[in-house]
Amino acid sequence: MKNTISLLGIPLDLGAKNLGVDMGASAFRYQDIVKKLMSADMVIEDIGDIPCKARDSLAIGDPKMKYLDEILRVSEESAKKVKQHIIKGNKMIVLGGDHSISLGAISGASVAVKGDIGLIYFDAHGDMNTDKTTTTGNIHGMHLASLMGFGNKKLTGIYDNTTKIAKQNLLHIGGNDLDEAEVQLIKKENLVTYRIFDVLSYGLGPLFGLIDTLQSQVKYLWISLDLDVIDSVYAPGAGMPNKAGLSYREITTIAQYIGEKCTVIGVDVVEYNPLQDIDGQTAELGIELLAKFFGHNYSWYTNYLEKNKIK
Ligand SMILES: [Mn+2]
Repeated sequence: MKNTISLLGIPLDLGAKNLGVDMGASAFRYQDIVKKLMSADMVIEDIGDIPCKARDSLAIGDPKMKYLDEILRVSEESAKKVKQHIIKGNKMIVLGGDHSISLGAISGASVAVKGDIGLIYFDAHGDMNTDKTTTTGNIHGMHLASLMGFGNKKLTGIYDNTTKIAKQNLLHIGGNDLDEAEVQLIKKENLVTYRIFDVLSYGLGPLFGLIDTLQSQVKYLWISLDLDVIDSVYAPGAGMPNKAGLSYREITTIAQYIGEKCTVIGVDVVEYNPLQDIDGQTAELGIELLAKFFGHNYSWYTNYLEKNKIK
């Protein structure tokens, strides 16, 4: 029997400075994400959004963790919702919002499966600063450190006081703009990364080995996709468009591999800015990747076949 996948929107943009990503979830819906994924033989139930307050109604607060209170509130609510749906036996699609929405979503998933979970994290950036090392105070650059228990207790203690992702259960893919403090943390804690440099030097083969190893360590995997990991030629609608990102060929191949080999319990797609997208192509690619991460297939080619079926 196929799992139902609950689709949750978290239109939060307070973790970043990139205005526009708060519209990500509604823009995906506008581009028929549910219908398109259903056409790929997936069972999707849209469970709506976590309500988020608007930026201009809030005070910045601590400059090292801007808009912390509202981000914590949204994270707690998101965690509760995700946990509830996973315990029910569903899988999750979570649409951002900026990347800080992963904090609550992944925390909920981790608590639901008692920490038996690994994280494949696609991002051009490390998102591994803390309130001590940040130069911007934007929480979307810190939550990955928080999920592994590094940094301020208010962020690491989301939902409960467990470490949500054990540091050996992280695989970070596609980094090319890592801050010095993040490079230090990666070295000190032996975190597993496969950067653009590695993709160009060694190809995808060794990465598939790392994915297999991670899956052998845990029962479930969560996939976190920051669209800025993809080259801006293919994903112009990313919050921070990337000129040196993964190609369409690379990201779709990796997603297909994960869908075929891994037990994926949830995927978040974040930092979608529809204002910067061109003809909806970034959203369309996001939908294609979502299908692939769950072992299904949706692409221009499946659309072509559907349209040209003999009547
Ligand atoms: Mn990110």
